[in-house]
Amino acid sequence: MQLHYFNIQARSEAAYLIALQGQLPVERKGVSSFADSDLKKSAPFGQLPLLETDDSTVLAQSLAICQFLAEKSNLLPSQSSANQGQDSALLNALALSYVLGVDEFRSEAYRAHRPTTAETAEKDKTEWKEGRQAFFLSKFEQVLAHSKSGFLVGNTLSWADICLYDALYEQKFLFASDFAEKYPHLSKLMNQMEELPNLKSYINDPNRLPLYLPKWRN
Ligand SMILES: N[C@@H](CCC(=O)N[C@@H](CS)C(=O)NCC(=O)O)C(=O)O
Repeated sequence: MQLHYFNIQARSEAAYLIALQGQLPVERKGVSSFADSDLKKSAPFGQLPLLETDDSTVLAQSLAICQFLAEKSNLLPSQSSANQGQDSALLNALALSYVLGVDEFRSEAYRAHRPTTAETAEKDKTEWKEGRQAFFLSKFEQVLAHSKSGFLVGNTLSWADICLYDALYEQKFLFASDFAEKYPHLSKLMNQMEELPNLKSYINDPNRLPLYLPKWRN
């Protein structure tokens, strides 16, 4: 399978992490000129990421790609033997609700960052950190604080945790130094993800694709 996206992490990274965790053969295809390309014309919504499956189906929408790869990787909560006896439709819907929440978090961050200029960068960063970033972090912290397993849904790791981890990783450069103290459950989740044998070496790879949100980092 081939995952087409720009040469950054952003909206294709969670899909790639899910594929790595599931040891699926997904090859990344970096796109440098998309605007007038055949790929754009063939894209169901004219956007990236796209996953080209082995039967040449072109799957659009990052979350649909994540869900597809998660199912292939046994990372839907209903697929875990540790969750047997629970309502599988509800488990999967809960996971989807957190994945959609993560997507809102990401989309709001991108919208807030896009009009930033060198002059407004510091102010924009502070507003985001103290406003919506703090809102989303405390909501996810609360969910994990109430979870017996330390994962978002059920008793084991699911694609929802990987999507949350990816968004946190993307936002990490904006965290204050007291992040671990303020958000102990989020912090624990991040540490656990970074120790997963299938992800560890990739996450620490210095040649990993760059993050988005460049203006906020300058
Ligand atoms: N809801 C879509 C959003 C996709 C999207 O916004 N793609 C952007 C990059 S992150 C894109 O393709 N931009 C180039 C264009 O629209 O031509 C998803 O989650 O996949």
